[in-house]
Amino acid sequence: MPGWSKRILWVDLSRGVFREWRYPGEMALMFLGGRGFAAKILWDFLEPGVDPLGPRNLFVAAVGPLTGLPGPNTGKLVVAAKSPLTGGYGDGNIGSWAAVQMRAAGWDAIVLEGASEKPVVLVVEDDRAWLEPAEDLWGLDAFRAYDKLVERYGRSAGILLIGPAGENMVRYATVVSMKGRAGGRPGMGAVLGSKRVKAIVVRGTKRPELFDPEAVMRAAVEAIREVKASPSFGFWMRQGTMFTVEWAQEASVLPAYNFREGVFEGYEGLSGSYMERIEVDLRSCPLCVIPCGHVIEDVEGRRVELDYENVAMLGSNLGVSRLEEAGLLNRLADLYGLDTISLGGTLGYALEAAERGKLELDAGWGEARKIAGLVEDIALRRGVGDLLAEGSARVSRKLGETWYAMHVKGLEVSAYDCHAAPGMALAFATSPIGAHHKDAWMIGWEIQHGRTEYSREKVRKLIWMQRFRGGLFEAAVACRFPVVETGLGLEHYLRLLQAATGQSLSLDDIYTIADRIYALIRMIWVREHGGWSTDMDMPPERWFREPLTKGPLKGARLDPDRFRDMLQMYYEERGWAPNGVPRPDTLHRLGLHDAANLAERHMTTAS
Ligand code: PTT
Repeated sequence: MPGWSKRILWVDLSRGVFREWRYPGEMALMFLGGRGFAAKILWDFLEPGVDPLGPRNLFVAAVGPLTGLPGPNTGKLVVAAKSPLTGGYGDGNIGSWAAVQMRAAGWDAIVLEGASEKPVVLVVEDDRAWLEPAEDLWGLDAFRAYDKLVERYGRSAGILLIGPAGENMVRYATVVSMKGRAGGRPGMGAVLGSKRVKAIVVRGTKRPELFDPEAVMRAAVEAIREVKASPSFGFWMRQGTMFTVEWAQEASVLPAYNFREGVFEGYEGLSGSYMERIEVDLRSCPLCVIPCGHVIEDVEGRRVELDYENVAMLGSNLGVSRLEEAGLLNRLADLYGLDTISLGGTLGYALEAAERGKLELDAGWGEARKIAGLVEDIALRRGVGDLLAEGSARVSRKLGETWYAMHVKGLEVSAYDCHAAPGMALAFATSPIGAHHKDAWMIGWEIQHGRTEYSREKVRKLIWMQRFRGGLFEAAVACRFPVVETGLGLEHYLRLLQAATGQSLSLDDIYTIADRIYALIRMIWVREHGGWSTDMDMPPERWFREPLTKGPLKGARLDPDRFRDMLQMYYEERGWAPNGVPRPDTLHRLGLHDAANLAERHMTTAS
């Protein structure tokens, strides 16, 4: 079956045993790869109820049939595990040469089980894999460790690694790559740290077996040509995701002061227009034709790659109004290997709790230098940092004030205030990993089509986004930016998939695969939690309880009854029961027969 290597490398770190698993072809057709493979592997092989930071958790890195193809933007892979932050399914999508090298080495996924006694690097070279001691790298920040790994294994090596935050099992530590790429928001870096794996290094020399290599090249060239001809290409190249700062301010969705407000008085100093004036470089993931990594020098004169999420969560959300200062916090997050969104969410909660007299903290809103000290304390689990390393949900429970902790299922919300955006709030509430925007950026559509509705039309739009963003791009594994930022047609990806695998998949086929993956991920959550309730799919209480006090939407807040009605519409459209558990008939229709048995036990009509 061309398009897949049909091989998964399985590493038992406790025993130092390596195994090749030739998985059945049916798995490729049902789940494609990436997130699909991760969900299938975790469903089949993860023992329910294990400690996510214990040796029985599984860490998965998976590519898909689009990964590494000539373009556009295919240098990506998915990292996944049971999340130490949420206790449910967690994953992230990271740009890395490791993605390209995994394809060239002939592995569709690498699975780690157990834990090494001492720090190690996992080295994979074509068919061979082994562990090397990494005591000399343990404790190094992600940039210094990356340089040493490049020195040791060469420039062409694909490298995934962790920083000190991963080593110290901060619950929102990410996997890092290429000094400025990070992925696995719900603590995938902490899982690697718990296994004492400092890095995974991959080198391959093979060409992936493709159904029709010439057709792949033709489809890639055509798609790249269309991206570059897009009217939005020029502006995107100038600002990337940073244009969103000004857009969000205008739309009253820019998070300010722990999502109290949707406008920020100092937004101009954080904006894409300002960034353009001080930019010093532009970086990208491998095989990318629309780079998004705009680089500036931070307040200490060091280079840092910016993105809207990072700047909003570590800027306006903390009352910081200078890009160079937000850049400092962003760089520290990259060095230590912390997720910027959860870091900004947890720090925002902490600053507000301190203001309310619930927590002693030597930092206040906008005090970037002092906040930088807290970032270091978190990564090294020093003093109050040890508490904040647990994430906003746990901290808020400990302090007994949960209503302004901005998370869903334990994962902090990305940088879109939802006081006046029920559709985006539903996107956060139903994202398969906790509050993340990656599966459905509803906010843009909602602002254009009406913000006050809690309608079925909105629900259907949301599910459509989850199908192509969370399904196609996370399972076939390529960057979604060519589509969502420059308007590239989805048919290009069907053509690429056909040419690579020989499988003629329609968009409906892809959407069915996406629904299958979504349902299976939901069943992993249900299994871990021993059931489900609609409360697990509710956005943070603040958006219902406390209206905006500033900006053109002053007074806006979400309506809890209408939101719950819309959540029920979401379940209905997905074929899930009123308590949010997929119905057995839905699971059977998707071919998930063993999951249907579990659903029988947890499906109730009451919520
Ligand atoms: C992603 C999340 C995002 S989403 C951002 S900025 W973004 C933050 N970036 C971080 C960072 O940087 N450093 C850090 N220490 N933590 C960070 N946490 C945050 O992580 C990224 C791009 C971006 S930039 C986005 S939207 C798109 N995301 C894609 C996706 O999720 N899937 C997909 N198929 N294609 C995507 N293309 C775009 O890739 P997570 P990256 Mg990231 C420095 O990982 O866990 O998914 O969270 O991956 O390689 O840096 O690429 O405005």
